[in-house]
Amino acid sequence: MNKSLIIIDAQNDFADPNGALYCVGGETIIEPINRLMASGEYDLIVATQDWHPQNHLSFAANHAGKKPLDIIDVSYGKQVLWASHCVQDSFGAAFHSRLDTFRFNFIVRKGARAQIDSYSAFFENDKVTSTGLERLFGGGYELDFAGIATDFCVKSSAIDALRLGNKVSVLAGACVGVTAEGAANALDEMRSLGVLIKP
Ligand code: VGL
Ligand code: ZN
Repeated sequence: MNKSLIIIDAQNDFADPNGALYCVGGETIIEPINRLMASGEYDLIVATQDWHPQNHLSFAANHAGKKPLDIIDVSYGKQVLWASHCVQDSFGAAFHSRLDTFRFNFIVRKGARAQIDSYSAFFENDKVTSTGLERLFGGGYELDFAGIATDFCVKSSAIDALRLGNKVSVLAGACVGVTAEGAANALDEMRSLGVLIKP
């Protein structure tokens, strides 16, 4: 047994119906994730936490005249703008209250630099700044991914994990997307790159 579970952004802003970037069905994946964590299948359980300062460049509110889902040019390419979310130490940034956080071995906080967004658990969106996680899973590990959002942070994390030389699965029944269509496309894209998509 040498398999780890990486839970992406199972936080109130994505998983609670009152969250700032609520992904429909987000609350329904919490119990499946708890069951995975309790299964005894995993050596290590890592959870990521989107963790932005209030002045983060991904927030539409920080760009005059912009609204959520507008796209802007930044130093590392294109950046989608979002409603303000996962502000450090806020309710929205906290893990969902039913998530069995006592099972986590590591928590990786990402997106804490005001000028870089971070979808991936491994590298921020400039694809150079490390979160540190590649030092734990730098290649040859079996990694299962669950969480939110399938079409952004789960996808970006799974692709980086693959690029690092790991064996990567996405547990589709324990993930939700920003949109259902985006999630379906993301699963197809990940599959085409060599990610195993499991129920
Ligand atoms: C995410 C948009 C902005 C995610 C994070 O967790 O997929 N999406 N920040
Ligand atoms: Zn974010």
